Amino acid sequence: MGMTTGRAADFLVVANRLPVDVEQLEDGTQRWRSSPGGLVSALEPFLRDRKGAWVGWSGQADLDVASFDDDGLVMHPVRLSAAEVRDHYEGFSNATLWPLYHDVVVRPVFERAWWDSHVAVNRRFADAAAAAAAPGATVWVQDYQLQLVPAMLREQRPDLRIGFFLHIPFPPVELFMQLPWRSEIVRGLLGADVVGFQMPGGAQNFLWLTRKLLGLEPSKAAVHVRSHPGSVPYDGRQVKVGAFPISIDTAAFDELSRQSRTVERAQQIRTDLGNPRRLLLGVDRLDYTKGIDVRLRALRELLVTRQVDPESVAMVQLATPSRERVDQYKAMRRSIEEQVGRLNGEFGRVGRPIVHYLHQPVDREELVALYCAADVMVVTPLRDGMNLVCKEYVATRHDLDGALVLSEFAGAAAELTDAFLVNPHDLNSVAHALERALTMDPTEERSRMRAMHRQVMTHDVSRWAQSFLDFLEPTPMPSTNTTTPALDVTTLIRPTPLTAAATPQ
Ligand code: GDG
Repeated sequence: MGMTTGRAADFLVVANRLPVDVEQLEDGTQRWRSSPGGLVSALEPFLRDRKGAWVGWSGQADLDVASFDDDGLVMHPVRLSAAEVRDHYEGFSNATLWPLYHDVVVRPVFERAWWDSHVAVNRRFADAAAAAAAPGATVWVQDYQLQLVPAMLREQRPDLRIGFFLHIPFPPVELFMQLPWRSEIVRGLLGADVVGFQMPGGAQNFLWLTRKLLGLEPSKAAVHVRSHPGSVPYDGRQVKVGAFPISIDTAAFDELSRQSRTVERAQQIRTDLGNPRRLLLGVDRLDYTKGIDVRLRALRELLVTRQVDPESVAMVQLATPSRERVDQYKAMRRSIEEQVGRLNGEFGRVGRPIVHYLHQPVDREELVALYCAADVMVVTPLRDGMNLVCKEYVATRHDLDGALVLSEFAGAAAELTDAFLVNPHDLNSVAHALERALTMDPTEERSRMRAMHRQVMTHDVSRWAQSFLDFLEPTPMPSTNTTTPALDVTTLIRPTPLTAAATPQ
């Protein structure tokens, strides 16, 4: 990794985090370590072909680092002070916007000082992007922490092509209207040429708000018509608005699951767990939106009523540490750990707990081995933009074994319709689905998994990136899969009770 600052980028990604982690060495120096996620691998071909660069935070407060070259990709670290991490990141992003955008599952905190910090940090990201982008470059801004960046960037650099994608749900209008800074956020997003959401409902909510808050008149085209997202005239431009459901690097998960090392490790995991007849698995960041408590309650109910024999099941719940300094997360952790303790206290025996709870990250190989070992994957978020975990599970099941219990309130439910879909607010529904998934006959299991597997294998993350960029850049892309059509989002429409009320009349 060498130091570089000069080269201007033709294709720039702006995201809260850089795709590298910084390590502090004992001698006081730092070293960067790649932290490959789905987004990086999806965007890599575009970044590499077109003098790519990435603007983002290192993940550490008060760290000053110059731009550097990571194997042909230029990284531009944005500095956040400790106060900004507290106010902009933990505060406004994760204690205001996150709960507000997830159906106020917990109460959002509205704090004026946090907003000021949020504006200052968004401006810093916009300034860094403006400085790094070549004339006429494409800039793709990611996610809820940076919704003001598109407008701030356009102000300085009207020559750029700017895209924005929101990874989390865009909330129902009635909830968004609570936000004291609602108009500022809508204006911030309208700085983009394309504003992308996971689901058509989010796009509709946003279009409706442009009318309600700014008096704009969205064009008549429906948001969900193939290849024609809605659009809204703003500031002499047409801002396109659409749904682009994200996915995973399916080939990578499929490949890993076929390796003999993975197969052996999956077998070993089952042995270590005492060879339960049926193994349940949950994998989540430890977040109150993910409904970890819901599935534990449902499992307990099945054990209490003896519909499930404690000798026949085990569950692994991997709950990766997340946002540990935010108060709402501390409280949730305590309550989940209490539930795990209670279940094991009541139904476990020496050497044979029911729930194996891990509050630590595991590496990708171990994660895939867990997916391969599990009979039933349980994904019960109260609200989730997409949820990649369920797609990853399905991608690893080339054997077509395994069942998926999936919340209707995850974006992925629109695609994985052969899962056992549940309403996570309805304990009976979750318990019933768990029971069915645990006792399903193998023929039904295979036929459900076959359909889900086909969907995931044919809709990967590079297809998602290509379909977004096709809308953002009218000229053909110089690389990758040029024949990939835009996603047919007409297949993704589903009733979303809260958003339905918000559809433009
Ligand atoms: C946001 C939206 C949307 C988890 N633990 C470990 C680990 N993971 C990986 C999973 C998966 C990712 O983290 C989690 O992605 P999700 O989509 O499930 O959830 P969020 O983090 O909330 O993501 C969400 C997503 O953005 C993308 O747009 O789908 O709705 O909330 O990839 O595998 N990976 C490893 N070890 C772990 O312990 N290696």
